[in-house]
Amino acid sequence: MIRARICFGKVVLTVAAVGIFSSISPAQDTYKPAPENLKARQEFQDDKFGMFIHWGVYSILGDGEWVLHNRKLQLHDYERLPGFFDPEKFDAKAWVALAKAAGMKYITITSRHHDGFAMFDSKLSDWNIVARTPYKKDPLKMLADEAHRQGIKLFFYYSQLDWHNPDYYPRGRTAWDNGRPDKGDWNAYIDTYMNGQLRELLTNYGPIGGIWFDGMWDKPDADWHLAKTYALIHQLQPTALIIPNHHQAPKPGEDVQTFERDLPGRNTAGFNTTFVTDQLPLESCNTLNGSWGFDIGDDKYKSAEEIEEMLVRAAGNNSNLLLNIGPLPNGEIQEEFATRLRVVGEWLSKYGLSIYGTRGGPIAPGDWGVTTQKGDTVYVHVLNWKAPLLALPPLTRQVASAQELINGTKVQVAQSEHGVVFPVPAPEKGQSDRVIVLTLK
Ligand code: JFZ
Repeated sequence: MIRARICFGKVVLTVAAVGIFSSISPAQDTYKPAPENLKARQEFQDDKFGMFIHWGVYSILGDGEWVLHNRKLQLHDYERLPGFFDPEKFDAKAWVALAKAAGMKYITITSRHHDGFAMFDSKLSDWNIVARTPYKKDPLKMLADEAHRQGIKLFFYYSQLDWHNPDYYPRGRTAWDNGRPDKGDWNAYIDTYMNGQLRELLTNYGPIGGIWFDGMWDKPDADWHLAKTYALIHQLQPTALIIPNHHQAPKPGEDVQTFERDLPGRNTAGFNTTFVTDQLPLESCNTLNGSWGFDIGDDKYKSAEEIEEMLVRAAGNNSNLLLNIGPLPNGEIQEEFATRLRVVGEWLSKYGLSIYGTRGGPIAPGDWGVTTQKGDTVYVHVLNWKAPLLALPPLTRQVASAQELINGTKVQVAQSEHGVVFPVPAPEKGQSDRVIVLTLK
């Protein structure tokens, strides 16, 4: 590890000295993912369902993770928050167990959000949970250890946008007068501070699933030194996937394309790109209620059936679903989240084989539903269809047999050059998905 570090340091030094970045840098424009990275991408796609967690000192105010910005707070006021952030009910074991009970295969947690406050033990500054809070402990370390014990992958969300560090300068779209000096060293911010913290996250927490970047949209035209940052990550942990939430087409060195509050290719949220790569795994993130960080007034909880449908539609669009919860400042996950997640988990214990390990199926997704596929098996997920017969476009392969997933009842399929027609059982009350399993010849 140390050798790799020195090695990397040398390369970077050479680059700086010669200044011809593309020819000799550890650049990612010629990025050839390591074999273990490609394997990690496959596993990521197989996993399909992850838990997104937004948790920080902002949780205390119960007004979302953007509260510093939205209320135009002064830093000297916001800086009081860590002094009474003491999540004595935080239980890494319970969090991981809940994710597992929900059928989730990975967790992506905010290591720091836009307030720049590190929820981990960072030596790069004292703006972190161990140095500034009465809690004094590193919850990410506990979570990482527990995730490894319980066999679930842990990813770190990391905000490149920083409302606290003066070196995040010049400021971007979210600049406001919060008491920062009007000068700062951008290169130091990226190369020393951010990459220093990333090195900590990739060194001190065992094998991690990857880094989920957010905030580049704040300064779309800035030089984020991506090649250097991405190379650092891939060098420290080749299996760690880089998942950037920049709402643009993937850039060299990135391993997953992610979509915020939308399925791939859709832009109902107003900030996503409709471009969808066919080269990388896809991930769609969304909220269980309407918020990322804890919002005390947000009761718009999605039902278990709505979450199941979101997951099925994601899978049919060849994508993962990363579903967010915002834990309470005391470290508890509120019952409204937990009960729904457990219902989804029970549902997955029956329907999971039509989701995990699959890829988007041979028939284009539609309002009626989606298909997923694993080898010679196609799962037809009927989500919104009232009539007793469903007619789908033609398949290029012959169907050998068909059955209802839930009870094995045989289904008669009529196949012609015009399409595939078969009866679907009437939906039961509260049922999100009816799955017909087609076995191809
Ligand atoms: C970003 C974060 O700002 C948010 O707090 C949360 O972490 C989410 C997962 O990711 O959300 C954004 C980012 C950019 C825009 C909107 C939401 N934008 O550019 O309009």
